[in-house]
Amino acid sequence: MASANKTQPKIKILLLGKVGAGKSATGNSLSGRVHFDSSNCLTNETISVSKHSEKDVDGYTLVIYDTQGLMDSDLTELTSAEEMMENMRKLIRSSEEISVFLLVYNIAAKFSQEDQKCVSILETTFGKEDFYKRCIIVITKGDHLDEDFKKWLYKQEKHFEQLINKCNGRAVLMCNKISCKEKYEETRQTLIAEILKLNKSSMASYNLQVFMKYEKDRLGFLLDLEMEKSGLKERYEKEIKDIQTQASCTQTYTTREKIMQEIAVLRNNIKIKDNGTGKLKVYLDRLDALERNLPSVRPPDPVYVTQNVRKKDEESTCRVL
Ligand SMILES: Nc1nc2c(ncn2[C@@H]2O[C@H](COP(=O)(O)OP(=O)(O)OP(=O)(O)O)[C@@H](O)[C@H]2O)c(=O)[nH]1
Ligand SMILES: [Mg+2]
Repeated sequence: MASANKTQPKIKILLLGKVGAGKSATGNSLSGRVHFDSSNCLTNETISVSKHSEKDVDGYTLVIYDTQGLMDSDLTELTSAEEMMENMRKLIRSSEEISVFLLVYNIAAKFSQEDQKCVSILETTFGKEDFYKRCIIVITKGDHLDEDFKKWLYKQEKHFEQLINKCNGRAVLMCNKISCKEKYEETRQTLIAEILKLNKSSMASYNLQVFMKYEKDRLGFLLDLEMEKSGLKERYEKEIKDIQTQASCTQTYTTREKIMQEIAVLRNNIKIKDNGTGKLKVYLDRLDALERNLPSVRPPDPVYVTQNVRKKDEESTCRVL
């Protein structure tokens, strides 16, 4: 790791984006040396966020964190989001704060639906407002662009334009190809200037306290993805329906007790899954209603319990609840 002046203020920069977007290459350009693995293949080369590089610039120490690319083709959206959220939790816990987010795209790739999914993962991970006000869009492979960057931006599809607008127009072209010396140096300086400018806008860093504000949103987002994939909703529907069917036939004390127990178990499972997000409230409400509407049945009096009474107690007549 490069030696950095310990007394200087730090600007902590987090590189984010899809697999192969050019995060590591941008991190290397910022630090002015090859520190992160940047490769040609479309597999996820950056395994964790633990690696960082430091660079002294303009009286500041830039601390650059590279991250694992989002939407690795081997991972589902749920796993990608889960890993992202967990890695960010670890990073923010250990490094305490992030000053600037760099959201990296590559100029050759069209802004796709998958990109939009990545954006929603990032928005949910960090919280829209707190993310965008510290975010700069970085567009790599600037050496491939042979027209004016503003003209290129103007031609992009509306979701990408909206994304840049959310970042208050902060979009920077980046050429990480060292052999394109002039463009490499020019774009590198522009990005550093943009980072310093954003950092100077007297905004507090993104710290653990800010991150924790969005815990419920993160859990809810993951639960939505899980429900989409796992058929969880259908399972709860079926389990509630089964209890409802039993309840409609219930007349005895014993079966009523059994149903009450089933409701309690299911309610507990749903509460654990819901994890305070409120996403499964509808099922909890239905169980409450089911429980409320169970007819009250007197427990058999132990003194008078005879074979005949017990038999009577166990007879049931179906009725619709
Ligand atoms: N020509 C050119 N190639 C670039 C530029 N930026 C990145 N690349 C190349 O694009 C490929 C992917 O870049 P990486 O930096 O590894 O991308 P990444 O986002 O870190 O990828 P993962 O860590 O796998 O998620 C590498 O072959 C880079 O050399 C650039 O500005 N110009
Ligand atoms: Mg990388």
